[in-house]
Amino acid sequence: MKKLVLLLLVLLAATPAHADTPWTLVKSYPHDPKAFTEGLFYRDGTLYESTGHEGLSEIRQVRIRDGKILRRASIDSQFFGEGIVDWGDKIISLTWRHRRGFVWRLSDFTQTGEFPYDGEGWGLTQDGRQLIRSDGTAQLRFIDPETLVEQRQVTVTWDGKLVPLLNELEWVKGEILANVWYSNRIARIDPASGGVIDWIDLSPLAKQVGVLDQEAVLNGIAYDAQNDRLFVTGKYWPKVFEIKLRRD
Ligand SMILES: [Ca+2]
Repeated sequence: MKKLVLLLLVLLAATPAHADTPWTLVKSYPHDPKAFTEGLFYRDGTLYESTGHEGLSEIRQVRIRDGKILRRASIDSQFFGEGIVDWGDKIISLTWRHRRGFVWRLSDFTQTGEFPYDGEGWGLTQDGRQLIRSDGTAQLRFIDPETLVEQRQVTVTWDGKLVPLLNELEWVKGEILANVWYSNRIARIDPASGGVIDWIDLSPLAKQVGVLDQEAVLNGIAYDAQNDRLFVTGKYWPKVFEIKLRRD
C-alpha cells in the first residue's frame, strides 16, 4: 500500500502542472482611461469600442496609434452599453439588462434599428456566419446576423465545470476567446463543444497598468486577422496591448 501511495505521488509529481497558453507583449498603445470598455473589435485599420454605464455609454471608432477617438455616438442614457461587433456595413450593439440591441451604420454611426433578445447582454463577436453573444452565464448564443434571431447555444465548461461570467468575446482562428468577468484570464473556447481548450493568463498586463479601481478588469479583445494582431485592454486601462499567442 505504501508503495502504491509512493508510486502515485511520483506519478503526480511527474505530471506537469497545467500551463496556460504562452504569450508575448508586442506593443502597447494609449487607451482612454475613462473608457469603461464593454466591447472591442478591429476593422480596416482601426479599433471600434463600446463603453458602459448609463449616460456614459458610447460606440467609438478609435485610432490605434494614439488612441484618438475618430468618431463617437452616444447610446440613449437609459441604457448601459455592452458588446459590439461588425456585420457587413453595420455595427450591432447590446445593452446590459434592457434586452434590447441596436443596429448602427458602420460608416457614420447612424442608428438604423433595434432588436429584442432574451437574457442579459454582455459580449458579442462573429465567426463570419453567425453572431455570438455572451450573457454573463456559461452560455454562448449563436445568432442569425440578418434576422438577429438566436439559433443555438453552447455551454462553456472547463474540466467538467461550468465557466460562468463570460464577457467580451473575439473569434480568433476558429476559436472563441472570452474574457471572464473579474478575472485576468481569457478562455480559449471550442465553438462546437463549448469546451475550454486552454487559458491565457494576462495578469502581468493588469499588474503593469496598475489601475486600482475594482471594476478595472481585463475586458476587450480585438483581432486583426489580416496581420495576425491580437489587441487586449481593460476597463479604465490607460493602454491597449498588442500580444502574440504561442499555440501548440
Ligand atoms: Ca471583441
